[in-house]
Amino acid sequence: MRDENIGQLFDDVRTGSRRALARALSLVESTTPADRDFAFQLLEMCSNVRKTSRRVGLTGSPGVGKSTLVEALGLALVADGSHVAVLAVDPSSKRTGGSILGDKVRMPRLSLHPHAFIRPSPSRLALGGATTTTRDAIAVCEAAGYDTILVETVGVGQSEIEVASMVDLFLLLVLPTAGDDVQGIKRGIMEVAHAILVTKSDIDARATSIAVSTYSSALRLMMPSQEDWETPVLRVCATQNDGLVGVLEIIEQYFADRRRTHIDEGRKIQRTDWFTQALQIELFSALLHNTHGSEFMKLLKQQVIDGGLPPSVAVHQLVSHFKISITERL
Ligand SMILES: Nc1nc2c(ncn2[C@@H]2O[C@H](COP(=O)(O)OP(=O)(O)OP(=O)(O)O)[C@@H](O)[C@H]2O)c(=O)[nH]1
Ligand SMILES: [Mg+2]
Repeated sequence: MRDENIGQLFDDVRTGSRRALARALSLVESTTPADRDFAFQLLEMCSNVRKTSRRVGLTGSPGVGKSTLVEALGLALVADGSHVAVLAVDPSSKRTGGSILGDKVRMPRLSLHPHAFIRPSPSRLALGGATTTTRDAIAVCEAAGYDTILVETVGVGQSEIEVASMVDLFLLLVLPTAGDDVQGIKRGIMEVAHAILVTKSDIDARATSIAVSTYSSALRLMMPSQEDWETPVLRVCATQNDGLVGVLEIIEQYFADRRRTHIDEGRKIQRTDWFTQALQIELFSALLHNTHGSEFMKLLKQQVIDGGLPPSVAVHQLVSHFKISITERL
């Protein structure tokens, strides 16, 4: 991508070329330093595009029914005139270097729709991982004219909270069987969710009802995710489109015009966090770049491994050294 004409690529993205959008997303997902420079140019252009969008995150344990619901929702939304982009976040790819989710996000019917775009999880991730890449990918999709962005993520550990920090509306999907054991679902995730959806309600109606009331009671004891928002608990069966209307209503209500300032305020907070996170990543990367392979770094590392130097002291020495080298260059 060395000779990429970013102005042209941006224009093609704006005029709706799916090929250009796919290329733009590959660029923002790339870890190559040369691509990063192009990606930054592109992201700057994208940030100047004024648009009103809806960012919706869906999370839940593996197999809970996220993709099935995303496809059903996506189809309903495009039928209603929306342009829908689906992004998948696979936090495990940090470890495996590949995407386990990628293959599964097929959504055969939605992917055929001209107003839908589906992007599986990137197989390689920029430094900073899934969240940095996804935030940039959201911006590119919005510049491409997609007004509704659905982000699917497998709920593992911290990652779901991270995803909550990059969307406006955050939906937590749970299985009816988990109803007996609300403790099993981390409290933190329930507190940030704007709605809890009990999936696969066709399998066991009784278990579903119990789950709905158990989650509802648990929520009453918690802080609401937002002052003016009461977190509903709904049953859905995405394979039969049952309960879908309720989810669409939640989306409508959440993004109602009167709530727009609330959403904009939320995004300001998110951008502040994003800035801090990006700063940490960039500094860390610069430090590694400048010290990697240096004799001083090797020496410190060896001393840490041998137990001769506490890691915190070694890091302090390394950063002090780095600060001096920056000051000399300025
Ligand atoms: N009976 C029933 N099965 C469902 C429903 N929704 C999804 N499934 C099935 O559950 C399985 C997993 O569904 P997915 O939508 O792929 O679940 P997921 O949460 O996206 O899974 P991962 O991406 O692997 O974490 C599939 O075989 C679906 O057909 C439902 O409402 N009822
Ligand atoms: Mg899935």
